[in-house]
Amino acid sequence: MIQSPDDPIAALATPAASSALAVIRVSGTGVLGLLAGIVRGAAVADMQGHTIHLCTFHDGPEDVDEVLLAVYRAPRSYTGEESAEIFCHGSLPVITRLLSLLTRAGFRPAGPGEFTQRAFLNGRMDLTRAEAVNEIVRARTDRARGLALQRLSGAVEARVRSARDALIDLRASLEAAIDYPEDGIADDSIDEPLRLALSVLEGLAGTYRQGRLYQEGMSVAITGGTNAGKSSLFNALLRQDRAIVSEIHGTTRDWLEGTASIEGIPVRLIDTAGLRASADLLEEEAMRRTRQVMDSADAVVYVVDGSKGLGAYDRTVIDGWHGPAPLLRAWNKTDLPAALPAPAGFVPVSAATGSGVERIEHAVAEAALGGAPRDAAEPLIDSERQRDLLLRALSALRRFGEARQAGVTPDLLAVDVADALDALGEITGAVTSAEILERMFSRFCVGK
Ligand SMILES: Nc1nc2c(ncn2[C@@H]2O[C@H](COP(=O)(O)OP(=O)(O)O)[C@@H](O)[C@H]2O)c(=O)[nH]1
Ligand SMILES: [Mg+2]
Repeated sequence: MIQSPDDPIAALATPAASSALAVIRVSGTGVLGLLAGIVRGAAVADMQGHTIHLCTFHDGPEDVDEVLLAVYRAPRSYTGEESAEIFCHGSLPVITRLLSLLTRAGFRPAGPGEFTQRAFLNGRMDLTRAEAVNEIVRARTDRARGLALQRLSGAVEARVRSARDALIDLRASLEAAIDYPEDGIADDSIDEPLRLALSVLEGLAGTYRQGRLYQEGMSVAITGGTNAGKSSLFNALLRQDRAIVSEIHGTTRDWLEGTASIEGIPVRLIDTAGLRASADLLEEEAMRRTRQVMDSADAVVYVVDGSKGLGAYDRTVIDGWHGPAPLLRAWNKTDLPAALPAPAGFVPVSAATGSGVERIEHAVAEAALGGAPRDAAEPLIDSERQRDLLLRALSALRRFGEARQAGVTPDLLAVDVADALDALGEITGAVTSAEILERMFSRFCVGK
């Protein structure tokens, strides 16, 4: 096991910007004694854990700020160490002055994720929970928040543990067969745990695509002929008037971006210039950019003016689409009396009235998820690290299955089971190395 460093560290846990309050976090052996030297009139070193105190930080004779100090005693703290949180006034001069005061008092500025890394090393949480801490901080939609919280509360770890327990049973059966070869292996004692482990691990590994999508999001380009209502649909999806809507053809010449949550997926929406055969050079350049945006988007919504119907140009673009991204077809302006019925494969919508906008959203979400959203009770994984280790465990178990069919001896079969167990141990951090931790926590914010 890697030993946790316990030197005093300090970091701002809130943004370095003006706000009502800011929080500075400190942790390490003896931190309360260090704070005692810079807090006026309160016996910080004697404070009980889980208490809050109004006190004043001072720099020599000068007061710096009046703060609330939350005190935690080891091991009942986030990091498992003696720690404190300083709730100060949220101005940059206060923050800067307090951080410099702490540095002079013997605190080292914490690196990214260092508090959470200590929490892991001190046994306060496993690695799936530690990763979830970063995921919940970075969540951009309510759905992403919910999924990260599920992981933070241990849903992934519980599944990995159940697979691990099954494999430990399996290993015990193999060991019995090694010790008492004359008894042979009871098939049940192998098949049942193997089936269980495979189903749990396959299920979890299969959630990565969706889990990643909710966390990382996607880009959606809105395209179509001029005046089809692209900018109107862009505004309707953003629920905000961002793009200029006009009946003059070719008003959107550059492209515009906005962010929206579409069924819980963080989406970067891109409004593009209309596509049409044109002699205008400026417009040609705009169209070239539109095609570029279409090619790099994760999904494309092609808008057709339903009161005009499908033009030859629309057909050329739609039929000629072979980008990797799905192309969804929107049949707009259904509110107009002149609107034609939407042809098969087109989603009817009125960007002007907002009617049918949820149908577009649903189509986008379904295309991105590659099917219906999963059962909300099941955890989704978002970590590539976890996914790779799940696949490693699965391939070890598949090797095991094949070797067993081939009549390989129990002592050799045990090697594959040990490989699978190792991979599962790495997921939770029961097996780990300094490099793995370094790589993982470097992606965290400072102060987390
Ligand atoms: N009646 C009706 N008019 C629409 C609708 N969507 C857009 N328009 C009108 O169509 C014109 C072009 O809209 P705009 O969003 O600028 O189209 P873009 O050129 O594709 O971006 C404007 O006059 C809009 O008010 C709709 O759903 N119904
Ligand atoms: Mg436009």
